[in-house]
Parts: sequence; structure tokens; C-alpha cells
Amino acid sequence: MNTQLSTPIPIPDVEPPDIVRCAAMEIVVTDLARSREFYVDVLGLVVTQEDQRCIYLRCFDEFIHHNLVLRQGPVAAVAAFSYRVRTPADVDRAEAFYRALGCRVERRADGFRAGLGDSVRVQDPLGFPYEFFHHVEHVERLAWRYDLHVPGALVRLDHFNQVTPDVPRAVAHLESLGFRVTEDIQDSDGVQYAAWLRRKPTVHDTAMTGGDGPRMHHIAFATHEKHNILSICDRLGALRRSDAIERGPGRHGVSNAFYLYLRDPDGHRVEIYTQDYWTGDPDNPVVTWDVHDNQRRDWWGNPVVPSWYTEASRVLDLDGELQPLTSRTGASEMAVTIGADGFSYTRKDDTESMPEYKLGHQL
Ligand code: XXG
Ligand code: FE2
Repeated sequence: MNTQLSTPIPIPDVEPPDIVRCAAMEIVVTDLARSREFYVDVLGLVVTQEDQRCIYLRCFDEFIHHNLVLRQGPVAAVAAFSYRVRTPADVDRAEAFYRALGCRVERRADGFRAGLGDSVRVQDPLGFPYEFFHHVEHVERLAWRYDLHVPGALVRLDHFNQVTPDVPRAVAHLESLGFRVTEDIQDSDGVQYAAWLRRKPTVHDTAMTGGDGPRMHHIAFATHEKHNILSICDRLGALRRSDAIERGPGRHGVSNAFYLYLRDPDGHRVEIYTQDYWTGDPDNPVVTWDVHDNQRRDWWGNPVVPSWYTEASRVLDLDGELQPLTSRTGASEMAVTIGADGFSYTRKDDTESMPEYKLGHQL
């Protein structure tokens, strides 16, 4: 039985904005110099612009002004998940969509934020600060500037990951905004633990992970190849910064991508990700993983560390205050798979001869 029964979010009777891709995130950091050292000196993100309060960073293949804004502030949190929309009229559509939902909405004129034109910020029905923009300053795409690339070059912003207590409710809301599910994790009772949703033709622009929320689980940057991720591990080791590595490197089951998770100086989680697959056909098949499949989150069966399930960054409302958390009431993925009563399998058929494990799960 699906125990996730909170009220569905209405579907507004207006056309949603045409979202092109996840484009940037604004995070609050408590020590701008330390965060600069992590993102610029260690990871090699490119500084487009900076002042005493903010640093605007981009990836090597990017041509828009920024993919990540570091803003100095008192409490580490996320201020905006920012999406590029196809036309200026789609910024109007975003405003109308969230106004129809009764959400708090702020239209921001050209030049309000460095690098961005007219934009709209909203507090969405799930409690996340979302932003939509079309006009943006173009900057040099450094794709061919191999003289500047580092061995672990981060080339694109790939996706966000959000923590929310009721995954099906969040998925239905994002579907009304035009997102499509590519993969998810469920159990045999139909409880959905996580889902991956796309606008651009990759596995995702954002994912919904079940847990106390709203929180930001991670932001993910892409490298061209797997060896770039291994170089980041080697570099962190050489810098005696191996404690920044939380999980991996490894290959995901979900998405088939190669991955590494890091924690920045404030604990914001950053994924380095490469080589997922094309999802742009209209009949792209949805992949559903069994929550008990030991290879769903790591294809090689390596265990997921508990902090990866439990820890995430808080998000801010439009006044800059921390959004209150709502607890997840549905089953916890960590508890059913790695907790004391959990079980998992590498070969599904083996579970038929392991009744004690099944019993353990039912308790
Ligand atoms: O991007 C992702 C993730 O959401 O970070 C996690 C793709 C796959 C996974 S998972 O751990 O489920 O394999
Ligand atoms: Fe991810």
C-alpha cells in the first residue's frame, strides 16, 4: 500500500513555461574565501565575475554567464534552483503558472542579478526556491581552451537533486510543469522512493529523493569522461583533501552514469557525473528499479554511506529565511535497504531462498 497520501498540488489551467534545462544554482556559503578555494582552486570552475559578496562560476563548455553563484551569508543554504526557459514569453508563463497556484512570486527586472535579464523567482508548492530566466549574458565558451583545462575539467551543469517528503506528489507537480520521468525506484507495494525527471534529453534536470524536505540533495556537474573523475580523486588525495569524498567513485545503476560525490566546506553536496544516455525520443522507456536491488544506486554493489541518505542542504524562502522542514512519513529507502531490518539482493532469484530476509523487511 502506498502510504504517501498528502493532498495533491492542483494543475494550473494555464500553459506551463517551456523549460530548456537546469542552468544554475545559487548557494549561500559561510566563508566565501574557503568556498572559492574549493570550487575554483580544487575543482577548477571558471570565475566569470566576483565581488566581496558573490562569486559567479561557470563550466568549461558553458556560454551563459554562470552555472553556480556562491553568496556569502550567515547560514549555509540554497537560494535558487535556476532554469533557462525557451523564450522571453516563457518567463511570463512561469509567472502566470505559479500565480495560478497561489505561490509567492517575484518578478525581477533586467540587471537585478549579475549576468541575467528579466527573471522570475517563486516559492514553489513543494517549498523550493525556483527561478526562471531567458535573457542571459553570453560569455566565452572555453571548450577549445585546452590550455586552461584541468585534468578533472567540469564541462557542464548536469542536474539538481531535491529532497521532498512525498515523491509521487512532487513528481505529479513537476509533470504539470512539463517534466517527464525517466527512471524511478519503487518497492513491490508501489511506494516510490525517488524519481528522475528531465527537460533536456538526458536522464534528468532534477531528481526527487524521498526524505525530510524541502532540502537540496546535490548539484551535479558533468565531465567529458570517466578518467576526469578519477583525476579529481587523485587531486583530492594529493592535496590531502580525501575527506571531501563522500561516496564513490562508481557507476550508478539508475542513469548508468559514472559518479563521485563530494562535500564542499559547508557540507553542500556536489556530484561529478558523466556518460548517462539519450532520452529525447517521445516514447523513451521509463526504467523502474526495485528498492531492494543492490545495484540500483551503485552498479558494482558498493554500499551507499548513510550520510548520503540522511544529510542535505536547507533551502531559503524568498525573504532569505530557512524554509521549515516536513518529515517524510512514507518508508525510508535507507531503512528498507541498509537499516537493521533491510535486505537487498544482487541476484533477485536468490531472495526466493532467503525467507528470513523477506520476513525482516515485512517487520
Ligand atoms: O544523478 C544520479 C543520482 O541522483 O545522483 C543518484 C543518478 C543516479 C543515482 S543512484 O544513486 O540512484 O544510482
Ligand atoms: Fe545526481
